[in-house]
Amino acid sequence: MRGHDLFDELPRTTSACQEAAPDTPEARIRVEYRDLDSLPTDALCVVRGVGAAQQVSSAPLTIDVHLQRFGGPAAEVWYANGPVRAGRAGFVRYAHDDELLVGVVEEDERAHGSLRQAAETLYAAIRKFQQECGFPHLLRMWNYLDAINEGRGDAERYRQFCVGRALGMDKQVGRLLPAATAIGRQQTTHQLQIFWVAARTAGTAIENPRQVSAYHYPRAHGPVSPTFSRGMIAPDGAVLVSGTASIVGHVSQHEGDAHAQLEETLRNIAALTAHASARRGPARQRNLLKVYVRDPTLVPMIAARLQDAYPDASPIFLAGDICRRELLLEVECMQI
Ligand code: 3EB
Repeated sequence: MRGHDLFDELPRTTSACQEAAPDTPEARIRVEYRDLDSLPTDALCVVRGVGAAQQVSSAPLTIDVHLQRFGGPAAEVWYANGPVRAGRAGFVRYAHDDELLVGVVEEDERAHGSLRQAAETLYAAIRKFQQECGFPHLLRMWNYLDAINEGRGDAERYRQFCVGRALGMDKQVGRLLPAATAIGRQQTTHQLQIFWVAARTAGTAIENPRQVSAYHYPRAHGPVSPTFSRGMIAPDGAVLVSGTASIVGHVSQHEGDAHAQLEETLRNIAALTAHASARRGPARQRNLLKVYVRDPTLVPMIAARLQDAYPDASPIFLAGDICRRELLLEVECMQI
């Protein structure tokens, strides 16, 4: 079974859905990377890394990410536009206003028999929730799991995760794959944590002209292609860039050379965002960057280069393992 058997209607380098109308008032994305010394009163959701979790959060939804932070702001705050409702439905904790929904599932994978089964079960639960919640359009997803590179060949945990994810997603959400990140933790939690942002209206999925679409990766990278888009133009025109690494075509570049991997990653982000601007109008005002690195001693080098390339971005640096063992770093980006 291949990703493109499951999602064979997906066009290669284009949107799978109708064109988003830029700057419509729906689904306004207001998000900041910031410290939590004074907690904002209009938060929809706070996402925070290891170390910040001791503080009490009064946000309607708080997501504690078990990745060590090595620099940058302590949290990612998604702001509400108007009244918020929060609750729980089965595995899903969520909060939404009238425009956006943030949801999260966090399960001990051992309770589901295997990582693959946990991914399938949780993605099926997310699909069902999304069909019923009034915010059917997935824009962006994050997946965090333990020991992502453990296991050989197709038994590698990342590949097993991809199989379960594709089975659980099914074709119904495959017509418009969200932008995504999938990262491995460097400590054991046994938790499969998935969170996402969804809207009432569809965004526009975009692909990177320098890269083979992940959902068309060849067999060499696993039994089922990863089911995500390279980026999503949200209904309000914000560009949500998936985790981006040193891959050209479908091949990892610059093995063992963090410096060159960073440059290749920045070229990929630039290509994707240029492609997005061509579709949607000029670049947005603000960039937000989140960096995942295997080895935290690389942070000063990466920080210096990002300061140069994106002076406004206040990057968050997190320790994490990338889903291919030869990749040393990955960068995700939001242009809002
Ligand atoms: C890549 O481009 C690097 O499986 O959800 C980046 C972003 C990567 C998301 C995912 C994987 C995912 O293939 C890995």
